[in-house]
Amino acid sequence: MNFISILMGSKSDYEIMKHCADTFEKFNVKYELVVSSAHRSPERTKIYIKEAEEKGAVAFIAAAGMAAHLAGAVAASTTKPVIGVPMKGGAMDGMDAMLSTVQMPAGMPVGTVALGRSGAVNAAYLAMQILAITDKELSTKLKEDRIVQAKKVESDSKDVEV
Ligand code: RP5
Repeated sequence: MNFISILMGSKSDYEIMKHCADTFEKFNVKYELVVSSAHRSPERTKIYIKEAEEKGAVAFIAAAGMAAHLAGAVAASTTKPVIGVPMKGGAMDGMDAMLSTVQMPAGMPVGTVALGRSGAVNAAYLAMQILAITDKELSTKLKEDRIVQAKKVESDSKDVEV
């Protein structure tokens, strides 16, 4: 069973990451969401990644704030694509987490998305685009979604045009 695995460093990350889960729900894409920390539960994280891969995880999404090592720790344990979502809340209001998530050494990529709701949603979209390489139905849904987005821009414009 192909699915996308979402890890969060803390339950406190859920407020933002629910937007990621909601996006998968909207497209009827299978996902799993767990709390597991690079620092507070390193063994759990490692074991979970192995089990998730065995169950059919195609890609991992890892959300963390502050030192934000989770995405890097996940990348260290898998060769599946890893998408990092930096969380706000640290001393630099997320800029710290963003730099920590994005600055991976060569050969250990973490595809890093933006802070906040947009990043959480885009993590789901990016993961779905990976799934859509081999899933024609999902690929069609993503193309239809682009049309919906373009139409919304037009109708939004009509609301304010003078
Ligand atoms: C990170 O530390 C978590 O991902 C979270 O963003 C941040 C704070 O965690 P809590 O203290 O709220 O559990 O590891």
